[in-house]
Amino acid sequence: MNNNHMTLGEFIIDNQKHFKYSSGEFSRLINAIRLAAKAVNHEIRKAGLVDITGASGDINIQGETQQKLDVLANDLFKQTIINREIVCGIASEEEDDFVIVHGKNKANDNKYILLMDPLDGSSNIDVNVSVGTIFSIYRRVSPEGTPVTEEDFLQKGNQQVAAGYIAYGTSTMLVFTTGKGVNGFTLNPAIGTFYLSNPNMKFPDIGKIYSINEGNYVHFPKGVKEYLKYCQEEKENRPYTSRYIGSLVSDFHRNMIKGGIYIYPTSAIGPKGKLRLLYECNPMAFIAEQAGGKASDGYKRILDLKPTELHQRVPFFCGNTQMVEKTEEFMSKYPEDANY
Ligand code: AHM
Ligand code: MG
Repeated sequence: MNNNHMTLGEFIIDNQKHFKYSSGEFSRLINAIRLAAKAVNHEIRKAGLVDITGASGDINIQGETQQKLDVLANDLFKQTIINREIVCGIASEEEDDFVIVHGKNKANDNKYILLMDPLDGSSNIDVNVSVGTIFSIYRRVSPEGTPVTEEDFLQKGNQQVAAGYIAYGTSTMLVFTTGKGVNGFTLNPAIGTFYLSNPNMKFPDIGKIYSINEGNYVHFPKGVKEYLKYCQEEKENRPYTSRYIGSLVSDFHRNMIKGGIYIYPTSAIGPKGKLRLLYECNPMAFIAEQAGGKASDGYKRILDLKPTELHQRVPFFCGNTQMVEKTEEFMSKYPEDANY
């Protein structure tokens, strides 16, 4: 079929046979994510029209005020997935603990678990700037038919079977990988269908964009400070361009298309960084690698880190391979900063 006309639904069916665990369960899971994405998209698109923006008042486990749409997006994804009985557990950035999904008769024979950041960058909602959803899928390690355990969620990122994001930008895109490259689908809102718009996405060989909250410069580790000076130097193809939306999904998406690096380092005010390993860094790292890029904590591959807790934070350097390697070169001069 001509890629220009392929829908996400057709793509899923077409690719099911290439997927190593092709039971159909996984395809149903991606279908449910597609459905929830459309529902969240609908809510986001009317955020400016109705009075549902602003803080809901609840404080999440990281001590941050939740926005109403965070709560809504979390509920929509959770309910859509739970109703379809296709996973045995869900962990979300917006939930204190993981959710055990019981199937009929309390037993749950489903193999997959879902981890998600239902609405990332949600502080951007009030100012009409892009936000995103990030998701990550693993096979459980505990026996089927028993309730999921924390160990199911604390797997290394290199065990992911799929990961993706939805970018609610000027258009809505669903981008995902099952370990066979990265494909991007754009929603036609008139008919509610995602079309394959960006097949086999790859970082360009040369990247020239760096994305970091430079306002925190004084708090950054020495290696990051030196890398930033390197980016700003007038030499070879530098200085680079600085672009920072403050929405990981959007910053990552732009950098993957145009070539760049996203950095959220440790700092004096956030000694472990800000982003969460399980809901943000691992899925983005999987997508980055599948698109020919790289993701690191400044010293080690993100996907090889062994998670110790659900809401763990790590420093994150992700994007164009050459650029990430350059940051690692600078960071390696300060090995003491590897112990965050
Ligand atoms: P969130 O999960 O609370 O929305 O935080 C994650 C977001 C990322 O999308 C973004 O890149 C980063 O936080 C921005 O942080 P800062 O405002 O510190 O630059
Ligand atoms: Mg987030």
